Amino acid sequence: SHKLIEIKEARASVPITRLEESELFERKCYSLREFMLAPERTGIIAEFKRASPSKGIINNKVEASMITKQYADAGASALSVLTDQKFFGGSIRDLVEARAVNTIPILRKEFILDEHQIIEAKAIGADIILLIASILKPQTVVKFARLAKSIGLNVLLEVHNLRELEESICDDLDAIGVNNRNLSDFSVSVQHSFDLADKIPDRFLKVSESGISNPETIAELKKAGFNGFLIGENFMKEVNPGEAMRNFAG
Ligand code: IGP
Repeated sequence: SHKLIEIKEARASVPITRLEESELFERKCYSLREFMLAPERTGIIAEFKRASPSKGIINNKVEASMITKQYADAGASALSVLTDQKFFGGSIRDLVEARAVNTIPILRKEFILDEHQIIEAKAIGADIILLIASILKPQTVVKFARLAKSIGLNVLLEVHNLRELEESICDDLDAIGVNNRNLSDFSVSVQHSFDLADKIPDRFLKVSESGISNPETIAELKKAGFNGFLIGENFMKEVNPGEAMRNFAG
């Protein structure tokens, strides 16, 4: 079984019919493709991450609304907000706050294990969901991606190696992310992205995730064909993450 995941019980606390009646559920999602390929933006998916299993508390003195707004102003193509409480200290409230002040796509960063979480993602104002190949059966990825697309969400599939990519790739995806961090031992190497760059079909946006800490790496990843760069810790470890992103993006 997986180190990070204890199977979360399907949360029936808020019935799906109620979620679908929420105001945010009705809104049209921002297109990840449009924002990621916009020439005036950076391709960076800037993450609001208070803590992590490998680092413990990274930054608990900041507000989601303020930081994510600064990320957007500094040219982020999209925002990522952790809603997992147990491992990352995040919350649905953080995402709702980010939604209230931003007009760019927001990724609900969560271990999605059931359909309720997908409906909920839309209802709390997310535009993108993450499906992690290492914790889902390939047929579950297909099923969840189809559900997400049917309610207008963008789908980012996360893989760590060629086997996961080949097993879980399917039609209803917008982007494929290569997680440079191994989720079972937390080792990080951007080489994973370079190795998989050409294996990802060009019809998908290509995203490199985790462990990116300098602009030169982004330049190399762009040459290798990547459109998106998911960065959390490098910004969040600073007292002022928004300013860190501004300096990074130049
Ligand atoms: C960001 P980093 O090293 O820049 O903080 O990484 C992001 O890629 C990472 O938080 C992440 C993640 C995940 C977290 C990637 N995939 C899945 C939780 C679950």
